Amino acid sequence: MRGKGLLVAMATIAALVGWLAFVNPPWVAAGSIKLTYANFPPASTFPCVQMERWKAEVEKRTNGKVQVQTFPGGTLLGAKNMFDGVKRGQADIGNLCMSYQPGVFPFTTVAELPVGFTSSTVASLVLWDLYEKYRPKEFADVKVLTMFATAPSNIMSKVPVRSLKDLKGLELRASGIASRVLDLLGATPVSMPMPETPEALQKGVVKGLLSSLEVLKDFNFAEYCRYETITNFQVYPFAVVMNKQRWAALPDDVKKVMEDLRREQALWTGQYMDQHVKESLAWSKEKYGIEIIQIPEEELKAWKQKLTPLIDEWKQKAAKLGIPAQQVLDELYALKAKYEAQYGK
Ligand code: 3IO
Repeated sequence: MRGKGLLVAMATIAALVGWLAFVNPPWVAAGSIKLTYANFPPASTFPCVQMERWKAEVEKRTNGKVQVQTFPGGTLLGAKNMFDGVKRGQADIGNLCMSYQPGVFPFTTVAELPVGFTSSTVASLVLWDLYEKYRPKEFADVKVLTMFATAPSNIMSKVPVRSLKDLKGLELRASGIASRVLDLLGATPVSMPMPETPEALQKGVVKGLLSSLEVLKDFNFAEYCRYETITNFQVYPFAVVMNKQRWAALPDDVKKVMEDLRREQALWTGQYMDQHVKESLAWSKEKYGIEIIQIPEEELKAWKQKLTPLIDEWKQKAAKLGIPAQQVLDELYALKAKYEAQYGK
């Protein structure tokens, strides 16, 4: 009798455990999947703000089954070894900026060209749609969880830049196509990832930088760079990538949550960035009395004319790699027009 009772009890427990595992209620499965997410800049900056938002959404939408441990500030992987590190599995997920490894991302470089994006929202959605449509080889070894781009780049400098003469030989920090932009305008680009910029500015190695304006606040660059010349040049493209084996091992319901978040996260990040640029400018005016320099429209047009060779250069390089370059560019302009109509310029 006692033996049978034990058997029934054990069978009941086994059935209960099996049922709980099957219905997957939050209290059973909490934290059963742990993922690491590496990021290269400090926690207060936009790439990390979007990382924390993604983490919160994934944890919420999987009822806590997935737990994401974030590593801002290059504590797990840095700006230049992010892609390789994720591929090797040193982190499960990583956020990278394509501009830091010229030549490694020949397709998505298209988003960096001087095509006249005026917002991060539009640039991010265009970049995402192009990635989805063409599935470029450069990301074949990873699972792409989202992409986004910064707001357009402007010159932030210790000395006023009101003309091309002021720009001549001026050492400015940039990366990727942004460095080529500076080159073509007669400045002296100094290429380095964003996290190295504070020290370069402090030591005077550079006199300013070409990037999106939210960094005035987030890195306190407004303290050094009291002059901001509005140029609305290129944007910097980013990708959040996941180790392919780790992705393959995820259960379907978790995969679905992450797939549903890909475009949504691009849009969220774009809108956060555009809003934050405004806050950063207001803050910088209030705290440091920065000067905003507007270049007369005709003159700025002439500056931008000098940048068109970058587009032809990309077309040639891309075509050699089998990328339908003209088609991709046409698609980019069409998507840009569509999203500008939807979200504003
Ligand atoms: C960027 C990179 C890290 C943190 C904040 C940032 N804002 C704009 C960028 C773009 C970029 O990578 C760069 O190098 O200008």
